[in-house]
Amino acid sequence: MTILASVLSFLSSPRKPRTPRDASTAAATTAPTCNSCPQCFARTLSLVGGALCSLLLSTSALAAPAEDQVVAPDADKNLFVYNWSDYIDPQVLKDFEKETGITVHYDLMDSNEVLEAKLMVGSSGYDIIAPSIHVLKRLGDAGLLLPLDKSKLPNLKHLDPQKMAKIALIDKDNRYGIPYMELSTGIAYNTRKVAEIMGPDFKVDSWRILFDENVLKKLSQCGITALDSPSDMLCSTLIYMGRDPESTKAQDYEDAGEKLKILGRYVRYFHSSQYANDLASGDVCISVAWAGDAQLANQRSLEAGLDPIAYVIPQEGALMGYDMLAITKTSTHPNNAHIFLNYIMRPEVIAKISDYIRYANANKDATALMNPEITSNKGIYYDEQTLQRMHIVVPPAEVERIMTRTWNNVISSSAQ
Ligand code: SPD
Repeated sequence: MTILASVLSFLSSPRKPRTPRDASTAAATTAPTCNSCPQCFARTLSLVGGALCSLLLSTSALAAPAEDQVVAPDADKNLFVYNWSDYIDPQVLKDFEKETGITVHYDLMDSNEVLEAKLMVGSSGYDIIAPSIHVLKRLGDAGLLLPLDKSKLPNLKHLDPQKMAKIALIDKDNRYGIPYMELSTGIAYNTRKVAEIMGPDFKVDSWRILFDENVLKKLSQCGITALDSPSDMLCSTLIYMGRDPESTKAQDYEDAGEKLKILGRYVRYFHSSQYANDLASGDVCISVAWAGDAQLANQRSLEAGLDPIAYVIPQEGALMGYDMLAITKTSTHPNNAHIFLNYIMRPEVIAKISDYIRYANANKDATALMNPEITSNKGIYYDEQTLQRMHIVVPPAEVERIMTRTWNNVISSSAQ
């Protein structure tokens, strides 16, 4: 389903009830039960035993908070989180629940546009969301986010001050969000299949190959995919065309849209999460991809004894950005949300997540704790030379509207 279809289906569906939990995606609840409590077992046959059992359980739930937890949880110990797919180590959620007694209800997203539509409509039911930095800015400006209470976030001290300063140029004073992951938008491809079809000397090092019909015709035999994300696709195309990826001219987006219609004739689909599995299984061979998803596809492909998946930042340059974590203005569990954000900023926690999902984080104290295979991977942590070619774009609302319109044209004219 394209983002346009997702947004329309969301807007036309009946308002969600307060609880956004989807049975398919929610994390398992780890609240202890009497049957799992050995001290309780012998006593469960008597009322007195039952009372003791409850006492023991509530005592364990009231275990002393971790040293970095400076706020008491809300009376209702639930937390509703909406995050990108393939973007957390599930063990981290279980550990958080066990330590805090807060139950996490975890839903998956794969589009900033759908997230924005959900928030614009009114109470989304989510406490924590994961907008990309440019979307965080718009949501903050629209009054849809809760300013962070930094006194409840002592682990902010672990974040990289240089990256925080860069982010503060967009999210002023780092008011609404903490950086979750850092990412780029490049090209992922199956090295064996592409060499087989295009010849051993063929280089995947330029966006050009995605707009050259001779190349596309051949590559479409093994499967091309691209992201269903207007800003990623249009701004990357502007970079290829040598135009300003932050252009405010409608004509630039129209021109980029025309180029993307060429790609649209050959793609198997535009989708923002499906491609990682399809690259890994060999069902497609080349994708416009987000960095960590490409690395994940490579890991899964190699584990299955299949081909290496390479990831490149094209020579013309590429987009980079941050996905942020923020608290919604309508959050009904603001303390639980702060406890969660603070937990995520623990160096050992974010290190574990980054190692698992293969994305870079912005936590300076986490790097030493991470798998060196990840921190030394130039497709995850960029060297200075590559950084020179990277652009963080923050399209203003009117440009965003132009992009959405142009993108809808591309999608409707594509051969999907
Ligand atoms: N599997 C996680 C994907 C995260 C993508 N974030 C969106 C970035 C948009 N520029």
